[in-house]
Amino acid sequence: MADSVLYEVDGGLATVTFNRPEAMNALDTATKEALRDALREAGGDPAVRAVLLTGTGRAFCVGQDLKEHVEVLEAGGGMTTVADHYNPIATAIATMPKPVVAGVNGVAAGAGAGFAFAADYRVAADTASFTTAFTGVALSADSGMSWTLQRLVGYGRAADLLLFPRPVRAEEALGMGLVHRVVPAAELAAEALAVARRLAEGPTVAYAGIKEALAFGSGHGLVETLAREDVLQTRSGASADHRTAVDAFLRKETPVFEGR
Ligand code: T3D
Repeated sequence: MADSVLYEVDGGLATVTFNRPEAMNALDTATKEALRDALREAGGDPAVRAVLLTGTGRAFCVGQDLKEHVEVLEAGGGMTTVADHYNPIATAIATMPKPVVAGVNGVAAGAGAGFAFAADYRVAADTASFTTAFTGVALSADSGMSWTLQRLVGYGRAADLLLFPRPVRAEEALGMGLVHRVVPAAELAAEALAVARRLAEGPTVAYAGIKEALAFGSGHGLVETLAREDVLQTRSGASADHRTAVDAFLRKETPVFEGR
């Protein structure tokens, strides 16, 4: 894995860190490949029960590395990176059967913002900001943003933010539901870690069911969604953690979940 993405697993939590601070964590090919591989690894590893995605330096991730992109265009290369990288990365974040927390330490632009929006939970530093950026470089949308953004803030706001990209600062992002929590920048790392660790110690099967049910319900009607809830709730109800939780409740104790 390239040094531009760090991958660490500790106690059920995988931390994936953008690590090109000198380039504001812009996504060159090596970084995109490493990110895609790290997320796939985390998604498929049964020992990993939650994922924290964050960045080093003053940016979370400013999206496509436009310096490298120009080289590709000048070499006459076609645009295959959406299929090769952006789609698999967004898919891995949005569909892995475990919660993904974005610890947004600074500016998130273009696909960098898209990956944060694809996560299940966003904790942002008070100095962070988000910009869709795409139309600024005459692109439409990728990284799932046309799907995620309207679900987070509604169609009207999503259209506004995509047509007229601008920095949405953390407090405004909180107000419009783009992020779940805003914390002082100095506390971002600890707060995002605490949220992610809490999820890594939680009922993983139930979390997977919540994630799947939300995604399913946003694209289906009530009847189909109720049927899907039935399947997923039956699966959660058969988990060892469900039995543990009920027993602990009746004993007035705190359950210790094993993620199965
Ligand atoms: O085929 C495909 O590529 C399709 C896929 C596209 C996916 C995408 O993500 S497209 C969107 C790409 N991202 C952008 O368009 C964002 C461009 N950057 C900005 O709008 C601003 O830099 C920011 C809002 C992110 C931050 O602004 P600010 O004022 O804090 O910093 P700055 O001064 O603009 O930038 C600092 C440096 O970072 C600067 O370099 P320099 O002058 O110090 O050498 C700037 O050029 C560089 N930088 C920022 N973003 C990128 C970048 N370098 C390469 N790629 C970037 N995306």
